[in-house]
Amino acid sequence: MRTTANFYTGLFLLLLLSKSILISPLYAEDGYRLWLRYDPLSSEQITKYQPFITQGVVPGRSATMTIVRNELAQGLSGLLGKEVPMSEQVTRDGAIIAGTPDSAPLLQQLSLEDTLRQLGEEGYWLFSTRINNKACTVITANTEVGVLYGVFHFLRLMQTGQTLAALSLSSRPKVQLRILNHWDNLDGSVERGYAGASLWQWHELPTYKDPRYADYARANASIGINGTVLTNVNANALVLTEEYLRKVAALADIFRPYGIKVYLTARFSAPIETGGLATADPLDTAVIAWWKTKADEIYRHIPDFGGFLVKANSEGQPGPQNYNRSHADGANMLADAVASHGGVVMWRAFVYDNNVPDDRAKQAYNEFVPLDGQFRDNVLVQVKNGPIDFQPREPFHPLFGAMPETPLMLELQVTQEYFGQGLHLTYLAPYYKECLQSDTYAKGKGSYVAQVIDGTLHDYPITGMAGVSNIGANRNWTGHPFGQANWFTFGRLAWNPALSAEAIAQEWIQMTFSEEEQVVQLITDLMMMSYEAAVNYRTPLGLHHLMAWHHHYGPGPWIDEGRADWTPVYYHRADSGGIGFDRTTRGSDAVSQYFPEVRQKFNDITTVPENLLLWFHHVDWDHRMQSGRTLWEALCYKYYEGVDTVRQMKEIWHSLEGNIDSQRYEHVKALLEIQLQHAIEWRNACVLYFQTYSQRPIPSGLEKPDKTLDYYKSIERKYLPGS
Ligand code: BDP
Repeated sequence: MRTTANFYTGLFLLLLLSKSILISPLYAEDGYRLWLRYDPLSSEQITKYQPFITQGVVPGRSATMTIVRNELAQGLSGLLGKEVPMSEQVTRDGAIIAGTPDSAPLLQQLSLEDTLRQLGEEGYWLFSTRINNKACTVITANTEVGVLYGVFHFLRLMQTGQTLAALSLSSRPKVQLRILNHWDNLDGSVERGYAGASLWQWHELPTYKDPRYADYARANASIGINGTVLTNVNANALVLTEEYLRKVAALADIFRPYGIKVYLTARFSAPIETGGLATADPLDTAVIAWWKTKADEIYRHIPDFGGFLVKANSEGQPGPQNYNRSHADGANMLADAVASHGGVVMWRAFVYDNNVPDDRAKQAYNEFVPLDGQFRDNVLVQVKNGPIDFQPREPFHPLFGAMPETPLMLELQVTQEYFGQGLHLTYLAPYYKECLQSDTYAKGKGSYVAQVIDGTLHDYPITGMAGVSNIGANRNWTGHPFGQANWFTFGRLAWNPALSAEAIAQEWIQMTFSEEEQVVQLITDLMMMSYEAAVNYRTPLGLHHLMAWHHHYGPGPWIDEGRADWTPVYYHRADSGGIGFDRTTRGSDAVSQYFPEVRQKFNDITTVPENLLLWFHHVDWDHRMQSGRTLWEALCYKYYEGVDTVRQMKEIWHSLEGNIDSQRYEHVKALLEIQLQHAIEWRNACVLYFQTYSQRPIPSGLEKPDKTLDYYKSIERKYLPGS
């Protein structure tokens, strides 16, 4: 007996010990808490906020209101460094009341209707007022999820040191569907995922529900993301089987109170692979019936299922063209299956074929523009930012503005497939903004991509923005600690595409690292220079698709074997005369897919922006650039500038030592070292390779590559994640 008792006492102590290890500071800054850390603010800040926050009042017992109450309690208590009581009634000045007029009847004494009417399903309103003669702050909305968004906004105000006095602000999303696309496979791997395995533990679901699923939903809700496609666009039909639908339903149940709907990728050949049919022809009655029955089954499990995302007839995926049907035929058949349930179909325009002899950059436009107006009302066509494939710099996709009768949604890549994957610090907001701010001229000057996406340009009935997720099972979610900023940015921009890259960076830094002004400024500078640096050391002046085969991490401009449209030589076309892809009216004529003003600008070598020069023109090595340098010199200088900027980023980071917790400081420091080495590799490999064509010296004053081209060609990277 005694021994047993001792054994259990020992075990208990051990458990206590291991628990205290788990919550010890050693683990505190591992990045798990993302931008929702809620550590105590500075004492000045706390003193300022205290009169405005003396109690939280969050009536209502629904799942969402429980989340709202917990978030508010955790946030307020954390930021103020002492527990803020949560009560049912307003009893003192400084109450924070969160609720809809239904969930919090005490709000009914205020006249909220006029403002609420303008806020839609997801908007919210924060304002200072008096209730029961007490000074209060109200966080309200038409729906409980709107209130949750409002609470996150309120806490963000505190995290970023803004005033809580005389509050009066409202916000509603500009884009309806704000969706993460997970390229997660059912075997737990993630295509182009650099943050560990998939979050979804399919083998444990639906019985075991990892608490992390709720943390994932909470993080997404905090930045307004309201949908998630759980599975890879290179789809597996198995996820549509009963066994998996039960697992999907378990996830949907967890996400629902956070306002997040679940979507799945639909493999077009599923009726054959799992349904036992002989065809997947979208006009075949048995196929139509199969999808209808399948949709009904899905909605039995997941009553608010969002719908399907489809990659068809691209990169080996099956699709309607296997049966000589159009993309509209395929999309409409699926759209009909989910329509009565309120579902949508997001049909990807990322479609190209090496058997089509035309420039790859033109193929999506050629395929889809003739179909404008032929899609069902619940279909969106999902278009990548540029016409090739998330390359570090691309012109905006010519489809934007060219399909007034078809809701187009924007697909951005958050995972850094072409941006150093989990190893490089590259803040992508400037990249996203470049696309959103491009003027399509579809309806004359001022027809920006952002207006296509938010639906205002063409009066789209549905709008959406998708981000290919960079989230994995790594403790810090995104691998690189700064990958979190790109996830954050995607959500913030999908809510409001007008936010500036700089403002989003500042918010994220304050919430993630420090409120110190100096620190915020330095990290903002570092982040803001990182995108251009990434372009410069990889693909300056409009070059694209120079990456190594398969894993897409390092340089491989020399690759000329295999499927032509997957080789860098197809894109850079370097020869002894010059370099660049002639997409002018004399070349592939891709320029003519843009509206006249844009076409003219891109077509003319004197007006095309230099940062897209080699995207649209094949240019002589001695062509004079605006700087007076020759193209060859300018190209070299850009590559060198890229590396120099990474050196500068490193210096900035090093200057922050002592101002950032050591765990994240050291992690980022080490990753910046890797980034510098690989930026040098990109630069040297590309400059040496292009030099074999230009036959010109590297301008004097630039350090000479210390290795040969053969050395760079011999580098083989094995087992990189994500490929
Ligand atoms: C490319 C990726 C590939 C994806 C494809 C897509 O390399 O893994 O399947 O995009 O978007 O960038 O479908």
